[in-house]
Amino acid sequence: QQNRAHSVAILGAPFSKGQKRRGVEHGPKAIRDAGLVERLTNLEYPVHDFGDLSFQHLEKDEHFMHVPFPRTVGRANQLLSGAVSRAVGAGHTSVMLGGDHSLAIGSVAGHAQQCPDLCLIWVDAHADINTPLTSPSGNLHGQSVSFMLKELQDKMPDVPGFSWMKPFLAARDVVYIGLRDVDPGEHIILKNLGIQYFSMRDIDRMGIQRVMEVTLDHLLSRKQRPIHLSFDIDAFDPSLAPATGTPVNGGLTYREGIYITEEIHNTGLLSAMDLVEVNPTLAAGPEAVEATASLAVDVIASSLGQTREGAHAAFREIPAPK
Ligand code: Z70
Ligand code: MN
Ligand code: MN
Ligand code: MN
Repeated sequence: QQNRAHSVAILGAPFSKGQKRRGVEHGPKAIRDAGLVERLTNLEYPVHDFGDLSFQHLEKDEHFMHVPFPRTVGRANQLLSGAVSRAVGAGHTSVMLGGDHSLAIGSVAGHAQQCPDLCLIWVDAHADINTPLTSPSGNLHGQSVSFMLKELQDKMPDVPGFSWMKPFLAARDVVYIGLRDVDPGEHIILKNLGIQYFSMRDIDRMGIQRVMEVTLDHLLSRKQRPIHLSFDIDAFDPSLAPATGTPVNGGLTYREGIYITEEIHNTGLLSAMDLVEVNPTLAAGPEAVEATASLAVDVIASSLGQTREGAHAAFREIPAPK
């Protein structure tokens, strides 16, 4: 398939209250400074950078159970969902720059408002599918998917700040790629709901080419539908993406990561994406930050059609001297 020549909307989401380490709110600036807009302008469609959303920190926001900042996270996601919904509704491919991964709740929810039949590809070292009752940390960035899934509805308490949303996604419409740090409660959820996932071990066994074949077949064989890609930079090996909150050894190679995004682009169905967990304050030095942010730009550009084999957009034929 070929992509419809779509415009791209960039939405910055400088937000970090889904986990306990500050600094990830500077992710959008780091990714823009690494040349995001310039790189996307080299592709074939108009790019609109809508700047950063401004999130409030609510003064009165006590823990819910052991979950910190529930109302602040809920409100931020409500705001983000409106922005993503408007961007997709206006015909853009939405590119959300995080921020921590709790922001996927609002991003996918907003996308689903426009595209109720969407499917979700979650590329991450972590499954982020804890409920507040299984979460070891309480952090909401490790719980994003549990808020989305219909099958978990009766396992979810009413977390303050989230009454604006209802679960909207079926377990069979999600595929994980890159897992290697899954909590016991998450493992039982994945198994119980029969969620399709490919751990790093699966990638070792099958190869990334087969993993993508099965992923896209699982999601698209019944019908063609919009894809939401939620990409946590910690899916990559920490040698490639050191500037992130929870690096886990044994991650994706550069080529595996880019192959994933190329295959997603080639479906022509990518409708919104997230690039999250770039934390410029958690790196040994400026080179490590630049490497991580520049990798994030590569992931986004490749998702939107940058190819390793070249493209001839600027040329219709080989130029010849007069
Ligand atoms: C753990 C939790 C997580 C990212 C850490 C970790 C979750 N499963 N996600 N870093 N990006 O706290 O629920
Ligand atoms: Mn994550
Ligand atoms: Mn992660
Ligand atoms: Mn294309």
